[in-house]
Amino acid sequence: MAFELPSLPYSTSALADVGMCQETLEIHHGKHHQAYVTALNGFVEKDSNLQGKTLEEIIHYSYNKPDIAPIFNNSGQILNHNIFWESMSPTGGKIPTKLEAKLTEDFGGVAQFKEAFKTAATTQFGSGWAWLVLAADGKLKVVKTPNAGSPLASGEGKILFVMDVWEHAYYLDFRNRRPDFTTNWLDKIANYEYAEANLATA
Ligand code: MN3
Repeated sequence: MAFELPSLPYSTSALADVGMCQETLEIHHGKHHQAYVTALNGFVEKDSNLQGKTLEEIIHYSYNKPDIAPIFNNSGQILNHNIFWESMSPTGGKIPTKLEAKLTEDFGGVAQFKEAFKTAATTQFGSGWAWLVLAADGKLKVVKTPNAGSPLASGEGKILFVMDVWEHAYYLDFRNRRPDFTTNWLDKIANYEYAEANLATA
């Protein structure tokens, strides 16, 4: 079974009013994400070691193996984008009570959490991702990963949500201003209800 590009959970114009325009979503989902799916399907077709494996199994199988880095990069990017679309909402930015209490407990407050997330996002040199995870010690943690990396691959905790910091995620809307993209994303786009649901099943 070939991997497929999942539909967005909203229309490509749904986030335009909160800082992510239709063209960004059309290119990001329809071109970038689609290209990772097409590339991975090409590898699976030619490699019996990959056939019958789930996306997660392919990520674990190819992680930290330089000779098959393209397989990790494409499978990792598919997973990361699958989570990224769910991590956003046209009515984002509202933090539900249980998650707010946990953020306050583990970071000292919502403002401190946002500051930590912004630091991770802006200090990730080059391309990558900023994540909110539930770490093994039971505490919420902000993690950054380069390129196609993820906490799933590295074992750094259960994923609650993710923000894409590759330039293609923000260049049309914010040009080179990644800090502004991040602030806007946390305040207006981030789907904290999705994060809380993931926390509940952790
Ligand atoms: Mn991307």
